[in-house]
Amino acid sequence: MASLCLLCTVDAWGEAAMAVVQIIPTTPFDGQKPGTSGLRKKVKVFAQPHYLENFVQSIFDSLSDFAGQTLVVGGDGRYHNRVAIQTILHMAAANGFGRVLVGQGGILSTPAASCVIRKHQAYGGIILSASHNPGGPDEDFGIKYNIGAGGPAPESITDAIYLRTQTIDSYKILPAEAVDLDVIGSQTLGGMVVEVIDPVADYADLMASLFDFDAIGAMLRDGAFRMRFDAMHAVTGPYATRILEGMLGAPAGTVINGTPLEDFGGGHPDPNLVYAHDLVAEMFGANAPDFGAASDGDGDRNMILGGNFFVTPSDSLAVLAANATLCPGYAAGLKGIARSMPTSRAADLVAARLGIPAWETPTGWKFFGTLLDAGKATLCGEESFGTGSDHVREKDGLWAVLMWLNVLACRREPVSAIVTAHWADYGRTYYSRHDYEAIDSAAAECLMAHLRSEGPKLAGQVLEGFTVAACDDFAYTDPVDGSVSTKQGVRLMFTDGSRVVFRLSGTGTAGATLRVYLERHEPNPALHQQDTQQALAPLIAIAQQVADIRGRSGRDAPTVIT
Ligand code: VG1
Ligand code: CO
Repeated sequence: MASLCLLCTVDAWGEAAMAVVQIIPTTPFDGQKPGTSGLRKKVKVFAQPHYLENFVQSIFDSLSDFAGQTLVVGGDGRYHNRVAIQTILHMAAANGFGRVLVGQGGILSTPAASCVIRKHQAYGGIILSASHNPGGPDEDFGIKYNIGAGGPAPESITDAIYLRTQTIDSYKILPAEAVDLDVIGSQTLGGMVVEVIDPVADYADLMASLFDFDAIGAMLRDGAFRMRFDAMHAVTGPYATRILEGMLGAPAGTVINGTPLEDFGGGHPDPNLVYAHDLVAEMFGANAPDFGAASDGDGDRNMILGGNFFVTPSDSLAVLAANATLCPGYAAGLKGIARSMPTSRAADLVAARLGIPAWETPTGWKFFGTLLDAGKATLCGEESFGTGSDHVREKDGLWAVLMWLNVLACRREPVSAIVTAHWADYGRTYYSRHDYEAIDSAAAECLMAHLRSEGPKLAGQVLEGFTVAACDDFAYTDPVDGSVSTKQGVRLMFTDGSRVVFRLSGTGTAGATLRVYLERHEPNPALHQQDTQQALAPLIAIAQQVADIRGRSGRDAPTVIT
């Protein structure tokens, strides 16, 4: 039986309104533990009675002093987005928030949500996304909480949320009519104001303040330069269309797959060479455009391509860092560069040249927040097609595309020429990630446990001609707040600087996903034109040998190679 609690409130028109908050009894669900980026489960799991409600109430119960404050809510538009947003709005009203800013149609890309939280000095935000995971009734859904600085909640908060999910016995909700998410403007929900906002406007203004839109626009309009942006039927469509084709005047059709669909057109909205097939076919075909880019389900990832040329995310971070001062927003220089541990060290070489710090954090954008807030880093990147800066507190796909366009508009050279010149200058870091998706969880844990115990014993051994310098399980102490995160991935490091890193994904929803990261630096420009997999072949063999991937996973080959 739900109990009732009468709440006397004053609505936006200054009139007293009686809202009846329901307190609904509930019992905990197992496994509501946020992973690398929030809680991700199948839609069918989220759609169970009380499942989302328990998690949302656990978020609110882990926060304090938010009465009357502003919350930002939006998502990547995937299946279940609108239903979940209605629930969250009705729970935010019942829990005492004063105002919610929600993107029209329930849409906010992850970086745009971060932008809106910061610009409107919101208390925090709830982002609904499972990012690059497929969407639809049988696919994935996700939710995460972002703090007032705009970034993903740190582990201290996500741990508290998880703890709360294990004891929760009731949640608060306001039974009221559904909010109209499609009409921009203010409505009231009990005593709370719901403002449906243009999801693109604040973000577009921020982009225009960082980059030379005159120079980029001139390049996009002059006909000699052609670009293609693949929004993969995901959230970036409206952003890319408004900014690239609207504000910058790129020809209509520059953005493909630009309408967000609840199931992403049945695709896998992950911008890599495997899943962004429409774009890849064009960029590696005859008469390829000069510049190609794609972003993921929630708009925080990016893939950068030139004509017949793929830029690895690790190289993209390094090249953008080396060229950052060409962009007005970064003309004063960078304070530091941060990368996740498995990301290649190409960016570290740029940081060393610039005389600025290079930071190495665990996987997941939440670890960059303190460095950005403290002014210790300006650019950040992850090997998983994530790049960003201190302009927001999330990685930002379209931002990376605009930064590349700004660099291209200044240098007027092909993407391939810019990257190969960068290699000639700094050496080339050959890099690849091999994913073994949806393998047996117990087998994956066993593989990692074996590496943790046996890996350190490999020090001094010579494998495939590479001498093992050390092997450890990466642990991180945040240099700003001192918080410690352990077990962030096993690093097998060689005396020549090569590395093989093993870790398990924290975003999957089925079984376990083993990620193997391979990296080797090649200083000699005469050896910079090798095939990546061939250049890394000895390290691939070492990974197989020390982890017995085939034996333990039962897989002959990776599911995805990026
Ligand atoms: C993956 C990536 C990680 C990224 C995370 C969230 O995590 O490896 O670099 O930060 O996804 O990105 P994992 O734990 O599966 O390796 V997104 O675009 O899914 O929000
Ligand atoms: Co994403």
